[in-house]
Parts: sequence; C-alpha cells; structure tokens
Amino acid sequence: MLGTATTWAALGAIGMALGTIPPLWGLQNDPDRRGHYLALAGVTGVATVAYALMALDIGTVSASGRVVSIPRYVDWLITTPLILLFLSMLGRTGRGSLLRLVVADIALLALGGVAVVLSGPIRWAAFAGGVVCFGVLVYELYGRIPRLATFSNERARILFITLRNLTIALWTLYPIVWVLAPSGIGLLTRDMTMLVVAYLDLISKAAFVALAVDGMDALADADRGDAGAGAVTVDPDADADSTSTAAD
Ligand code: RET
Repeated sequence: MLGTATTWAALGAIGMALGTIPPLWGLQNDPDRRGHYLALAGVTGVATVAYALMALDIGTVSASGRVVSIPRYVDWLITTPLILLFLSMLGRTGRGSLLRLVVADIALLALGGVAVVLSGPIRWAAFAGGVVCFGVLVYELYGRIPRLATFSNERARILFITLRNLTIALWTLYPIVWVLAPSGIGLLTRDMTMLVVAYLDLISKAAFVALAVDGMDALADADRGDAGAGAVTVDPDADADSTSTAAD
C-alpha cells in the first residue's frame, strides 16, 4: 500500500530530525568550526519543522485549483541558501560569488512558487525563468567557483567537489518533479509527489549534511597546518579542473 502525503511528511520530519544530530554533535565537539556546523544544523533543523508542519497539514493553501505548501517553499528559501553558504565556505570564494548563488537560488524558488498559482502560458514562462536562474547557479558552482576557490587542502577540495556534484545532480531533479507533479502536468498525485520530494529532500539535505560533517576533519587538518591524508595546498591560480580526480 502506498502511504499518504501525511505519512511521508511525518517520515520526512523524523529523517530530518535524525539528520540534525551529526552537526549538533560537531557543534559540541569542534567549537573552532561553529559557523560550518550551525549552517549544517540549520539545513536539517529547519526542514524538520517544515515537515512536521506538513504532516499536520498546516500552511497548505489552494490557489487556481492547485495546492501549494507554504512550509515547503519557506523551508527551501531558508535551507538552500544555507547549503550554498556551506559550499562557498569550503571554497572560500567570497561574498560576490555567494551573492550570485543566493540571488539565483531565491529567484528560481520565487518563480517556481509563483508559477504554481498562475494559470495560462505565463505559468510556463515563470517556470522557464526559474530554469534559467538554475542555469546561472549551475554555471557558478561548476564553472566559476572551481577557478576562484582557494581550498585549504586537497581533502577540502575533494569534499567540495563531492558535495557540489551531489547538489547539482539532485537539484536538477526538482524542476522535473515540478513538471510531473500536480504543479505541472499532474502525472503524479499529491501523495506520490510528497513521497518523491521527501526522498529528494532527505538526500539533498540529510545525506549532504552527513557527508559534510564526516569531511570536516579535512578543515581541521588544514588549521593544524598538518598535511592530513597527503594533502596539498591548492595554488589559487591553478585551474582546479585540471587537477581534478575521478570525483569530477
Ligand atoms: C522549481 C520550479 C522552477 C524551476 C526550478 C525549480 C527548482 C527547484 C530546486 C529546489 C531545490 C530544493 C532543495 C531542497 C532541499 O531540501 C522551483 C521546482 C529550477 C532546485 C535542494
């Protein structure tokens, strides 16, 4: 039997709550990197609240005959910038790059949220605008940041590449689900959409956070000035792509 949206949302809340334990543990045990752990705890912590609200069916509004979940979009508006903040903290690419990422991210989410409630061709125009913003975000993460980044050591660079690739691969699935869901052509039911999105959210948040916490000792190695597992300091002028490994 396939569960309902409520069941999947409740399971999502439990998964996100469990996913918040590793960064909270890091906050306790590694006070030097509080900022990193706070950003990570925020990602799964905010999602825990959003999923609990969705499980209780709070914040669902109907517009143009479609159901929009306000907690879902508020969650995305808070947590996706935190994911991008963490990635830019790893690469130390500075405010300009973070700003471009966050502006593109908020614009694509706003356009996607607005597109749900619009009707007629303008709806698909808003969706297409969101996809263009997503293209800008991917270009920044894939094309620009690897060139601008100064990673503290080779392990930090590999951690960045792993998390960035995971992020781009998973985030690409969201607009596809948006089209298949009741927000788009309605091939998926509301219950199935909740299952698929909860699953995507769990990997792009809880798995991201777990991998990030696991990789944080790479930054500790750098702070100690210890070369860690065969680490090297990346030349900021070097093209990071040319030194990439199979992780690319
Ligand atoms: C929308 C529709 C408009 C076009 C695009 C979209 C992309 C959404 C994305 C959401 C990512 C959410 C994440 C949540 C984490 O838990 C808004 C669906 C491009 C990329 C990662």
